[in-house]
Amino acid sequence: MRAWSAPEVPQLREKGPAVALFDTATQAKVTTVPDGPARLYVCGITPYDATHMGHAATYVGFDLLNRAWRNAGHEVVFVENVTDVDDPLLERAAKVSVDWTELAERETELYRQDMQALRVIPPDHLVGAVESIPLAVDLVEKLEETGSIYRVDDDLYFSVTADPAFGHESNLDRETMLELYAERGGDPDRPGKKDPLDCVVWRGPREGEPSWESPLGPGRPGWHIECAAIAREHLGAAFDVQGGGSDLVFPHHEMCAGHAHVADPSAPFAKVYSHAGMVAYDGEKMSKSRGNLVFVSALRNSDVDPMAIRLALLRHHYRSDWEWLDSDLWDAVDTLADWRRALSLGAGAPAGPVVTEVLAAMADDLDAPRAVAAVQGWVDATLGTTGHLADTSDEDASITIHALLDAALGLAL
Ligand code: 5CA
Ligand code: ZN
Repeated sequence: MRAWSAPEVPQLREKGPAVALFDTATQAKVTTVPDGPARLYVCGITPYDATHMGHAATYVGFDLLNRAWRNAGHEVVFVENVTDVDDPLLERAAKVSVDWTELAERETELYRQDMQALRVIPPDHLVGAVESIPLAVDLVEKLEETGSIYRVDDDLYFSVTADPAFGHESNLDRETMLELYAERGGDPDRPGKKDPLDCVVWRGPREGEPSWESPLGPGRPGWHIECAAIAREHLGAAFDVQGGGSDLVFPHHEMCAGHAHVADPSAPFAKVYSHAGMVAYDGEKMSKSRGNLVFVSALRNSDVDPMAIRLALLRHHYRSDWEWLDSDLWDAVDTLADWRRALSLGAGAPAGPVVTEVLAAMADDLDAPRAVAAVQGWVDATLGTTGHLADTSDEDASITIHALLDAALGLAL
């Protein structure tokens, strides 16, 4: 499907360092070493409601990775899915009596506008689940050949024991896996399954649900096979980073890795599994099912500067869990006013060390709060707010910092 328009990203003269990222599987910071273009897959939205701050934080987080790679001199191939057919979407559509395809199209369009406003670099391929059903079918057929698929009534299941590496991505004990599986869309108690953790890869037709004809029989793909199939098709095996929020560590990313690994045991699904923290609101994880949401589009509609939304997000490290406070947004608005004032002077404090520090911070596991602090230091020195006289010894400082803010942080001021 169509993505959104790409922002123009300035190219910096200084090259950033190689990018290190925390890997959930090994629980360590690892330096990414792309072999050719850097290949990134990020799990996209299920379009049954508008983009909330939690989604925005996750997508801005991986946009920082995209930018850090580009600044380090890599070409980037970025793929993202849209889960435009799945249980939560169908349930919501039925509840509000809207055709599910209409709901999905409407919310996907809103998402595109939100991402564009936030200056998130669009994926090279934004791929819907519906349009990739043939890919999912191919992958299930490939898995069938390995003997890892079995039938329960009209549904096809993947046997997690077929993957000797199962569990390596999340590092969870079985009890925790079972708990999370029940919470996050799994069906551990379904009779007829060989292992409670086995997941559905092809769901037979149900009354009132859409289904597609296929060599597997009529039905629709399971959630995990969707991302495994799309990533394999567009990025190949052992791509650089599989990303998403930490609510996807298990079962979603473990199952995707399992499907891919059984289909091709010679390579891992991804080299690094990277997860963004959860954003809460009113004391609980912000989620469509709980309804405690702050929408990007609602803020945009009340004329909030999208760059202030982006700065409010950047003040939290992508991996931390944090709570959205409305006051953070107004602080960000005030901060941007200071930054714009400093940038309007033309000359300013020396920009060179700020460029080096921001690029280093972003290459070190996307440390945006550290980068924001470096910029704030430059603004303070330029405006003379530290009690010292303003330092305006660098004639081109404003041009350099402008480009840096956009290239590294996606802030176009
Ligand atoms: N379509 C699937 C992924 S294939 C899905 O999880 N969709 S979603 O709409 O529920 O979430 C979209 C992305 O936002 C996922 O990467 C998810 O991990 C992330 N996300 C969801 N809620 C939050 C939150 N409260 N804070 C941070 N990230 C979140
Ligand atoms: Zn996914």
